[in-house]
Amino acid sequence: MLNQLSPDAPVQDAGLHQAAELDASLRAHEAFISPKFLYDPLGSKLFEAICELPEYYPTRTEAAIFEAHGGEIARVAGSGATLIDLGAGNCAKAARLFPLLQPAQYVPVDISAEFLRGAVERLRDCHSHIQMTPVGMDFSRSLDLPDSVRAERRLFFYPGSSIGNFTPDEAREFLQRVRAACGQDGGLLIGIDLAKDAKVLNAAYDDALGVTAAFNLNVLRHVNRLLGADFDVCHWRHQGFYNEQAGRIEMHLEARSAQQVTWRGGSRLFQAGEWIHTENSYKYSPSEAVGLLEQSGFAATKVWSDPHNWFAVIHARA
Ligand code: AVJ
Repeated sequence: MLNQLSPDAPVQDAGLHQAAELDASLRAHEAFISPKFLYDPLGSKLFEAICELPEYYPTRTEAAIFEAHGGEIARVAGSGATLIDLGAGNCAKAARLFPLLQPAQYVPVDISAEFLRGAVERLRDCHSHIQMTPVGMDFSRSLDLPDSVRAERRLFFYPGSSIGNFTPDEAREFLQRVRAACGQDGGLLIGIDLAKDAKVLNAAYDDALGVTAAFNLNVLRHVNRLLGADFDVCHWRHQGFYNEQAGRIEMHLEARSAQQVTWRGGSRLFQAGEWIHTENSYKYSPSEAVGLLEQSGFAATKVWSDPHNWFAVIHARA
């Protein structure tokens, strides 16, 4: 459900779905909270801080790939596009590519609508020639964009390995929808994190300062607001580690003690040591990443990587 606020404001998703979704996931045999709920205004700021951590290599490594290969990436992706930025956050990654990609229209999409609004306001001043169309919505549910988003030359931008939050099956399903939304002459520019040494991965998702722990725990405060729940953050502990078997980082919240948690329409007793699963972050080999795109119907792909092969930027033509 889209609800246009005003021409300047992001389009806002209705909150009812979210409450129902959270209620169901907290009742599940193995309780979970979708990682999209990590991104309230504070969560988005904590994620920005994560990107600055020495242990968190993805942001830096992806930026270095764009730095080293930006010219070629822009030639392959083409200029003058309708740039649709999925999970835009502070819009910084796309904004750095504006000089190279020269989009005609910029469409940042993010579930954290409030945070997005502020980011776009700052961006408008320095890029008055680019039409800015911020959209606040949960793009994992639907890619139905407002009519004000041009259909021609759509270039979807999905950086940072956010695709890793989906299971491979979900990722294919999602990428199929992106491809369908591309239109004829469109494409996708995506960043995908690559499988690597477990030590590097574990440090990146359980950093020394505890910023990732704060990011993970903050989801409980967000759920408290969305669902009228009474989670006590002090009673939970961050778990973040690489599950080599499954090829993914997992984040969980572990109950430090037995506790009853109550929310609008529900309640649950969590045992001491019980986990709430909050995130998966899948890691792929370059060929698996290309396979994912091809299985989703994308045509020609081109891959750029860093000298360590830690991260891949891929352009895929629709
Ligand atoms: C935004 C999903 C790409 O998986 O690396 C960072 C989120 N979680 N630290 C990732 C995240 C913990 C991030 N993505």
